[in-house]
Amino acid sequence: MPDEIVQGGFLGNALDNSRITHMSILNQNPLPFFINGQYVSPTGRQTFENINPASGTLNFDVLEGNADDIDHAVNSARSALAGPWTNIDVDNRARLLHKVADLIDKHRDEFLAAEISDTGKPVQLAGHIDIPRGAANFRVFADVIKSQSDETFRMPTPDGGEAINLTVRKPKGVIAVICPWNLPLLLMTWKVAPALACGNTVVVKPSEETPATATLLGKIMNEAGIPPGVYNVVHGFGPDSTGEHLARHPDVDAVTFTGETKTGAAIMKSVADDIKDVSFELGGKNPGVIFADADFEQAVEGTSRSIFANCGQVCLSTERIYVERPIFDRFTEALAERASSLVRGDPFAEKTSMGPLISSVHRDKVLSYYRRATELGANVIVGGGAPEMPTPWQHGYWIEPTLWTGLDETSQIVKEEIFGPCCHIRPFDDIEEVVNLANDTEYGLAATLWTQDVKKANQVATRIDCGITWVNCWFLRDLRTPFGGAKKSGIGREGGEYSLEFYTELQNICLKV
Ligand code: NAD
Ligand code: 6OD
Repeated sequence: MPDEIVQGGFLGNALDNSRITHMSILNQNPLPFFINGQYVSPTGRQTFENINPASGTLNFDVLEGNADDIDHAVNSARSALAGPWTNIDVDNRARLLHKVADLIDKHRDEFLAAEISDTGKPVQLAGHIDIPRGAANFRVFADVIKSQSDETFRMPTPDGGEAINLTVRKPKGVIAVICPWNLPLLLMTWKVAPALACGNTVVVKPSEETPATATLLGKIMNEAGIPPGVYNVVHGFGPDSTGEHLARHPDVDAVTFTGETKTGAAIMKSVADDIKDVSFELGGKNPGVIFADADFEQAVEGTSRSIFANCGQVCLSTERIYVERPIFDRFTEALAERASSLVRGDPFAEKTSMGPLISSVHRDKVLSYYRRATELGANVIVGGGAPEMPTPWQHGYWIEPTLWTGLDETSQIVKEEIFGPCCHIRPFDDIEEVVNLANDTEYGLAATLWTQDVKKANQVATRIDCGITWVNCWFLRDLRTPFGGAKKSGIGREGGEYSLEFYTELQNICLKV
């Protein structure tokens, strides 16, 4: 597997976009569910609109699943657990997952078209991260599962004999996979791939904003030979809708969720009565720390990506920057130049480096933070509003990349996750001060440090309370490493062998021999 895919970095090579077309299932209106190996469109359901965020135009309508649809999907997933899926040996299960990965690659252009029309993200991003990572997730977990072995412990018995304790991993059962909209295929497959590798079956509830790639994946699962019922998709919203029905369904064994912290709290309440296991990847308010000895250009470039990539809609985005005082002015100015050079426009154009926000609701939310920053007396270094866009993008959900200085650390802007292309910048004077500033948050997902002093990097990195700290890089990660958040940024770790803790149930069989 190429390194750049395993590590998931934002790299850049030219793409051939000339062959990007829609897969036929996306022409079916309203967009159907995928249950028990078939696309299904039950009658009498509500529908909702799927809007292209770059143009503000309608892509298609989508069926909203009700409690019966969730019941249908969960029952199919349960039945599949009793079928051929359970008896497939691990080598063959891994082979099927590799086939899924190969088919995603083969249908890359359709996945790209679907992801881009759902999200408006630039092809440079979707083509190098979202779609290849979707395939890589299946390869990585296929290989992880093949390398597992069962543990044994021999022990004497009171009668002078011997017993063998055999620790076996069993699939947990039916897993509910509830997903966000920011990296739709990438984050869904990050959960579906390990769940299937461990022998579970899944019911996926994609975000209501981005239902397309999860739907396309149904066709790929069939083509790869994954048995019916192993992978199911039902569309809809969260509270009092599809998502809540799924989390509450009594025959779901565990819920893996990525999204907002407050949604995680709601899901926890939904599963409490049935004591279902949860794995949560939640929000963040990630600090970036730039020391005066950093490679200046590298730090500006990397920090800029960490703020503006995917229009700031990455849970790992930097929303607070602390710059060592001697380089504060120069760094702020250079970052503002980067922000001003971002290119908005046709998401399929190679030169486009910044897409829109996901929806008008989300743009209103981000703009309300922009207004609040001004009310609080922030110095707006760059941006601060919504740009005028030319036809055909004038009704899309575009926004200006924005940088502020001068706000108090206790202000809403510095404390709350905004999830837009914006960041507050503040000077610092010493390590003690910056470690305290970085940790002064209810979140603990990620941090980024820029320095050429390895000793200092190590000292500071270990003192920041978060799931991942990058030094002189950002969004670079081997998929076998643990991923997750401290504090209110999550529960549990997923990635490589760490995913097995959630997607399997351990059993000890004590054999007296
Ligand atoms: P969200 O929490 O609004 O929605 C995520 C999913 O949960 C959607 O499918 C939604 O329909 C569903 N949902 C909402 N309420 C529900 C309920 N009560 N019961 C069941 N399902 C429910 O999040 P979002 O707006 O889609 O994504 C943005 C958020 O996700 C940000 O906070 C971001 O930080 C976070 N995020 C975290 C990570 C991570 O790895 N830590 C990754 C990506 C996004
Ligand atoms: O790299 C990953 O596996 C991962 N879960 C990334 C999350 C990105 C959040 O938006």
